[in-house]
Amino acid sequence: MSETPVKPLIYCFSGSPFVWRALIALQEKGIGYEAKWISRMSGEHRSPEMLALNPRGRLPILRYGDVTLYESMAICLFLELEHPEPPLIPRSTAGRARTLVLASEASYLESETDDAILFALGAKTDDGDPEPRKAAFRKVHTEMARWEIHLGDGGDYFVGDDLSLADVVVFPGVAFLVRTGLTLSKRTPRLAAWYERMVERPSVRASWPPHWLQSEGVDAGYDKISL
Ligand SMILES: N[C@@H](CCC(=O)N[C@@H](CS)C(=O)NCC(=O)O)C(=O)O
Repeated sequence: MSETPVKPLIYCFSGSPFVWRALIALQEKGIGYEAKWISRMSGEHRSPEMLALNPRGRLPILRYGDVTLYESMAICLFLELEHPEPPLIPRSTAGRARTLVLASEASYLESETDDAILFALGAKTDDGDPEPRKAAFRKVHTEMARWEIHLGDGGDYFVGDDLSLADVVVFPGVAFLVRTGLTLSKRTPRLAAWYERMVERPSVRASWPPHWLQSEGVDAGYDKISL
């Protein structure tokens, strides 16, 4: 572990779940940082300067002293190693095992909801056949049901009563679905209560996507789908 360099710099898109994870981790660790918000439309993230930082042209990118990191999970794990307090990975063997498994499983949350989000944002359309949209929306409900089960009967968070990396990486993806019209309380009450708990955290409030504060989300109609 080294000293925190003068203000790490993080490049962000507003509303990116991957960016948001890293911001929540920075906030939870109490690390002062500077955020550089980039408009996706500007294409700046694909400029030669940015491609030199991340050849895939994706955000987040974190500049931390002499090192540059990309990939949200790598950034979160790096922050945990550099700043172990407060821990986002529990000290107990069982707790850290569960945290790492669930944090990795969050990648399915992305792949299983990708299509639905494209429909929700209008990037995909029905073209006369409603079935692909319905199938995509059903996948959202199936995925949410999995996370409802993961919450189990006890504990405020995915791993007991304390926030962990699992909550940090899962939350932004769920928030994206809520922003596009998913009502968690209809089918997943434990997930709904967890979501409200997360929304109340200062780290989440402080990192809320700036453009979400200024505009309403959409209602894609997830809740109208019969399962
Ligand atoms: N696996 C990467 C994914 C990052 C990613 O896909 N970021 C999106 C924003 S949500 C991006 O930068 N896309 C580039 C683009 O839209 O051109 C991570 O976890 O950081």
